Amino acid sequence: MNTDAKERIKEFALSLGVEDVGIGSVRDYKSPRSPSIESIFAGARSMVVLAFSELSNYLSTNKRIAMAGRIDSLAFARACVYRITRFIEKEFGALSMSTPFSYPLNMSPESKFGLIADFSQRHAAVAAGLGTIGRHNLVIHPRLGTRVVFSTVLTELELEPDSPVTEDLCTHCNLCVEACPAHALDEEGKTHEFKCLSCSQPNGLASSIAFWLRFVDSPPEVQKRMIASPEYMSLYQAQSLVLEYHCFACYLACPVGVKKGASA
Ligand code: B12
Repeated sequence: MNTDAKERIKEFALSLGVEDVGIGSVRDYKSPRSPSIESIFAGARSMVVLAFSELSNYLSTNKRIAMAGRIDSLAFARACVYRITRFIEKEFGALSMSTPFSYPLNMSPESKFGLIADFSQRHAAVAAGLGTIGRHNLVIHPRLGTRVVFSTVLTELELEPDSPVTEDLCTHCNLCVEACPAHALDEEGKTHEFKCLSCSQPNGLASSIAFWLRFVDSPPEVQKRMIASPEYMSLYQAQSLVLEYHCFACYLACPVGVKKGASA
């Protein structure tokens, strides 16, 4: 086990502004519905899982401002993942790979048309001792709470794993279930994806397909109006942004890790 490498990787990641870093063994990654890590990176031994606190934008009632915060978190997470992947390769000569924060996704029916990622960041975070899963099916971090996102670097370097969190961090208050406008969390242990998507990504793939199906069945003069409508413009914007979220209700409702002030 390379304890010096583990400390240096963590120190480097924290110096970039990553909020927390957990090390997991690939052997402890247990995501039954996802492809095996072997199938994406055969030599991988360890997972360096990075936790990023969300910007407070999700508190804004202006949906675009809330969404912009997520886009900024994503950009920062991707930049950090790149730098840490290169750091491990250069400093320790160990082959390493980044994993997608969200996109690209496998759009085949076997992956439920993009609902099962090639690598599950939540399962990695749990294996790397960064939290436990709550009633909202999100990972709750011991210090940062619910409003945290994850990204992982896979490496062939053998690193000592961090201990898993054993305490249940969910208060089981059910506020997330009650707050969900789509009733996507009614069944315990499962997020009803399509219900969630109807509120969280109203301009997503399903709406785009519905729009184009209506378009092909419409006469030319209606098609002209459709293509110049706010509906199409919203679909166009969503497509160019790729990651568009209109709903943060389960995030907002969770009392764990609520920021108390600027120092939080
Ligand atoms: C596809 C996807 C979605 C889909 C489907 C969600 C789903 N059922 O997995 C939709 C669009 C609905 C969605 C919604 C949201 N998502 Co999303 N999503 C993803 C993505 C890209 C892939 C997830 C995946 O592969 N799921 C399929 C398999 C692996 O999951 P599963 O085995 O079925 O696990 C489920 C259950 O088993 C249950 N569960 C029961 N017991 C246990 C035990 C353990 C240990 C675990 C981990 C899970 C678990 O939890 C899961 C939820 O259904 C990940 C990024 C990534 N690459 O991981 C982000 C990700 C999961 N999403 C995230 C977020 C933040 C959201 C939203 C809050 C959106 C928003 N506004 O920002 C909502 C929350 C909805 C909710 N409360 O569940 C974060 C979660 C961070 C965290 N703190 O946990 C992730 C990890 C992105 C990231 N890089 O940080 N998402």
